[in-house]
Amino acid sequence: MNAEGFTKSLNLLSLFRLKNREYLIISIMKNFKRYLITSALPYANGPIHIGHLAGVYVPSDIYTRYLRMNGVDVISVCGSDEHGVPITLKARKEGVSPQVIVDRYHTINKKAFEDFGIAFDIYSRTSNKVHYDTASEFFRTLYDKGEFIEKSSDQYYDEEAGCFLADRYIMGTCPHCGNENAYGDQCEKCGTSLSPNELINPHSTVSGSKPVLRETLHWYLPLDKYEPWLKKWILEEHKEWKTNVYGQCKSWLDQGLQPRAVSRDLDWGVPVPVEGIEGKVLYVWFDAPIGYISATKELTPDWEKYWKDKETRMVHFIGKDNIVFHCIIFPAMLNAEGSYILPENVPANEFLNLENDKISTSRNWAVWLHEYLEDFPGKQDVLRYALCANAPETKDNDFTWKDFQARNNNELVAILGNFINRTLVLTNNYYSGRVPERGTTDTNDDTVLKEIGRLKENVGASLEAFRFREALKEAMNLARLGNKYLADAEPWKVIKTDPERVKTIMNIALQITANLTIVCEPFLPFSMEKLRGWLNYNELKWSKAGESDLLLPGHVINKPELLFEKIEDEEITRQVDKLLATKKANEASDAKTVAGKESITFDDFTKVDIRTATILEAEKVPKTTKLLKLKIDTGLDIRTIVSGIAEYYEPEAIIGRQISIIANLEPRKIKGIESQGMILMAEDKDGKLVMVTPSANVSNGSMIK
Ligand code: B3M
Ligand code: ZN
Repeated sequence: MNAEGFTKSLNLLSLFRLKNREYLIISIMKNFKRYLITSALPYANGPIHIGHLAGVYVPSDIYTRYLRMNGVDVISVCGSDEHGVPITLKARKEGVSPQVIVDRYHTINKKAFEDFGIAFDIYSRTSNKVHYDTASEFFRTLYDKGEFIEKSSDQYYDEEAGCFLADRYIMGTCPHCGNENAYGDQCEKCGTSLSPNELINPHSTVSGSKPVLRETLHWYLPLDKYEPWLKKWILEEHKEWKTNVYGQCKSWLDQGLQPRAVSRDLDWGVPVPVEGIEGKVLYVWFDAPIGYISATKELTPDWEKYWKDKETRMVHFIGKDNIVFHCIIFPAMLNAEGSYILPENVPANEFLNLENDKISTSRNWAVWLHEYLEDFPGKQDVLRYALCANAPETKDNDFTWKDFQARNNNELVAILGNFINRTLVLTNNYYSGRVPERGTTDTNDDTVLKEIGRLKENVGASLEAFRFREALKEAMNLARLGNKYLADAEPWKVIKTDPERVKTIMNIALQITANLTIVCEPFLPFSMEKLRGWLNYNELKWSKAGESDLLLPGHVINKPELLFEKIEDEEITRQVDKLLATKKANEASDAKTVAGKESITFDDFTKVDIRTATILEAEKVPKTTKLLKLKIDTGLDIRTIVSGIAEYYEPEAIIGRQISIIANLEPRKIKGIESQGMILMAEDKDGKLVMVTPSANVSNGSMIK
């Protein structure tokens, strides 16, 4: 069966996956000779935080380790994304060259991944020569095949700074949700992908000035041409993709695809390899995914078998904001090139929040890996565990320090650590560390021994379905099983009356422990390495797990230490206080930003026509979550205003409310509706909007001055 045929059979098989485990595992190993695992290349413009780890790198690492333990030919590639506006903006902010920025964060991030045991075979960077060559060649192949549309168009240009404004160099109001801080490539509030020309009130993020339009030449990938093919490939042939991924692809494809520019007017990046063209580089999202290819080239001269052989199964681990690039744009590029395989799956995760707030690098609202390790040295597995147990697999999720503490104290210490410790201590006490013989077993023993095999199967099945939380839970169930077994069998009591029976009990407890070293390895590699040392047992083959004779009688184990330690309240309070301090600092600087607005003349002020008005009608704007369409009596006229307040006010509740409006704001179209003015809102620290209402009733149209 070829890979395509297999994918279909995989879909069918997954329906009765649990019953037919063995069959499915055999299928995977047979139909794909090897695996290529890619993890999103983080921008080298800041350090890695827990959101990155939970969303992308912990799952990709668990999956890779699992495959390796299955003896599969697998490579895992990653590296720094060193191009694009995020890098140049950061450089500009610090007044240094982009090279300084990428060198700094490439080094920091490479080390952070190593420190957390993220098992890439290579952590490359897109500033390498091999990447420049690979990306240029890729572009050139498409160019020579006539796959691009070459087109001049008017684009925003910053006359003060002397540069074109693409992507994050330009900000304005999102035409979909009214967010005033939308970027030229995306609105982070509603998630819509944008082009700069769609922004309302655009301004340059470089100089703050209002940009002008200027003509410039670019190359476009005609995504519309690939739409029928993409529809078939994703919507029909990859129904097994995660709901969030499939759904996002479907919504993109349903909306219809447009040609997408793959070049930019910038001086940082891979130069467009066309004779006579200068000052233009490849769009970062064109070159970054090619980074997976160049990283593989750098890793092995045999790279082509991972990229060009249909018997390779490629899996992209990414966060949800990268779905369109990995499921639509990159596959279209690969298809246009013609000689590469496509991803078999793209198990993207949603976002992780921190203590109920969106993680933000610029607001320092994050737990940085390097800082975590300073505060919790040697506790990498605790964070890996907490992030996996609470991973944002199907919806956004929240990381809290309280949950982190509870996961450690109530699960790692109380369940896993406790079972292992009891087993190893008793074995040392009763038998000087020698594994005892297993005598006659009773039915409970037999059930427990069987259960080991079942749990191992469950862990594998969940991992293969990219359900990492569930897989971890099943792995922990093996420790739960062990604890219950010891608690029921009470070897510490029975030792006084029936020492022979205790040999059987301890033998079984030891087999569970040895099984734990295997099934927990993908999740907790640091702890399992320690445990293997104490057990004198170094088997890492997944197929070994489930067996009940991993440790033979007479095998000698070492003295254990504690695998996990309790985390005290004070340590958690310290972390929470640190975040509170960040929150305070952010609030203070927000207040400063507001106070810091430039002064204006009285004339300027009188130009603004602020008046009272009354809401007559209110309704939700269809297909939006934030917008209300309001009919307003301004005392001058009755008019329509579209306002981004749907999250804070129910339409019925505000009819008849007196409000304040700016009556002479240029009308603008929002979601196809002409909005004639703006409602004044006070924005709370956490972004909540509240209407500004006169403190006593006044007639509509009263001037506010
Ligand atoms: N650097 C975006 C990000 O860090 C981008 C990923 C590239 S993967 C080819 O979210
Ligand atoms: Zn928006």
